[in-house]
Amino acid sequence: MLGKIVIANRGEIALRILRACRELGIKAVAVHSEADRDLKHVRLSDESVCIGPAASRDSYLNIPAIISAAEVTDAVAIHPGYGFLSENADFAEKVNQSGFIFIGPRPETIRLMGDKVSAIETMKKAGIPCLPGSDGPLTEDYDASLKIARRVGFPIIIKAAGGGGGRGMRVVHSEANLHSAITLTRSEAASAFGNDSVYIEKFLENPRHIEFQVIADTHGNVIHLGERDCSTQRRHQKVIEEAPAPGITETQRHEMGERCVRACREIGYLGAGTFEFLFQDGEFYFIEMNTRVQVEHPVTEMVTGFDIVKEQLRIAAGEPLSLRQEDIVMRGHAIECRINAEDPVTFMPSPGLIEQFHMPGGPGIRVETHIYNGYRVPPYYDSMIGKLIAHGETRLGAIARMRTALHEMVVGGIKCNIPLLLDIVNDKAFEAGGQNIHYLEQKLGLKP
Ligand code: MV4
Repeated sequence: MLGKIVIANRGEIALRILRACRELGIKAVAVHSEADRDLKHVRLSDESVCIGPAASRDSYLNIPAIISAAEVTDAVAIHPGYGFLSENADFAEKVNQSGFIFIGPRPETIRLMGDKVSAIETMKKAGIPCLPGSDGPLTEDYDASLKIARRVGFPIIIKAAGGGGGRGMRVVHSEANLHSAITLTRSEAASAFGNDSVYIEKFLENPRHIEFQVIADTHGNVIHLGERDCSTQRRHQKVIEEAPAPGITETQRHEMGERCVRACREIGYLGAGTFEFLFQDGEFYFIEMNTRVQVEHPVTEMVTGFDIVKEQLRIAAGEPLSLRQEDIVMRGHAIECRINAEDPVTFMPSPGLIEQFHMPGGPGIRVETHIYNGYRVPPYYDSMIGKLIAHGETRLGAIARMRTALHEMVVGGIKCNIPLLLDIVNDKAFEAGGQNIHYLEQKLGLKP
């Protein structure tokens, strides 16, 4: 097993990784910013290194500082968590070149999937269903782009190859707006991503967001862990996720899961990964692949009993997958609520001192958080302060436990979104299940 690793992240995921290290007998180094000395995992880790000032750019995104921390502490590997440097191919490459193991896919895979045009092209070749589109980047030839748009049929969406997660896209409903939309998206992409490559896809009006979890070892073994439904979102921020996705049949799960596994084998995928699909009218369409552990990984863990983070560490140590596909059995239903330090009505961030904190509990309840009584939520980072996960034998059973847990949980001193989450889990439409990506924004009156 790995001797010692650096946890190159903060908050709940850093604590989650530390706990996995503890179970496997791996020593852990916490790297943190000047604003994060009081993080729970920093206090619990074997060693900690301050890597720079509060601003992420100077600390959690500071590649030389993180690699130096691995050097001075004699670590053998670096776990990037999610966000920050987790999908930065240059970082993964430098980690490897410095003699450390990057806990994730190979740098070439990260780069391939980071460019959405090459990701789609790769997946299409590997037998993953994709949307009708430009099959490559648009050229400077406007007439050629117009032809593509006509073939695909309006509405279409123009997306930046360097985008993803909702950044750099524009819907076009008619030919009249096509030229300006391409020009605008291109120039926005150039300044935001340093890459003006854009492509066209058929625009789906009412899809659900369903993603498949895969994991692959260094021996060529690949398995899938089923799917998650992440359609409950606002402005591309997921609010609630669940597994399995309501209404997806065992046959659909098996077919899409197997396709994802086969695609991973073909590209030599390594580690944990997620295939993101839009799902509409019974069909799946690949849009992006995430080459990291995801915020919502616990719902998959709860229904499969499979520890994704521990497995990431074992894979990095060169061990074969601990389970075969036929050993993966899904049981019950899991729902995750993201707890954010924000105003539940205006969504304005609400950092500050946690003056009161009571954890919910009971059967089927899991809390992933780094906050504690007396902890001060810094204003410099993402407002997510934790996740509440409820598992039940049925979806309604999981919802019932989630309602109870949200009622029980107390976060005082700052504003948080528990009232909003309660409102959602008490909503009839949410209870029915299978709502599309517009459900929450429509419920909040932000969309017609
Ligand atoms: C789309 C789409 C409709 N049609 N692509 C937004 C995030 C990025 N991952 C892709 N996104 C979308 N791509 C086509 N061809 C609608 C969205 C979309 C969305 C997707 C998943 C979850 C939430 C979303 C919210 C708005 C738009």
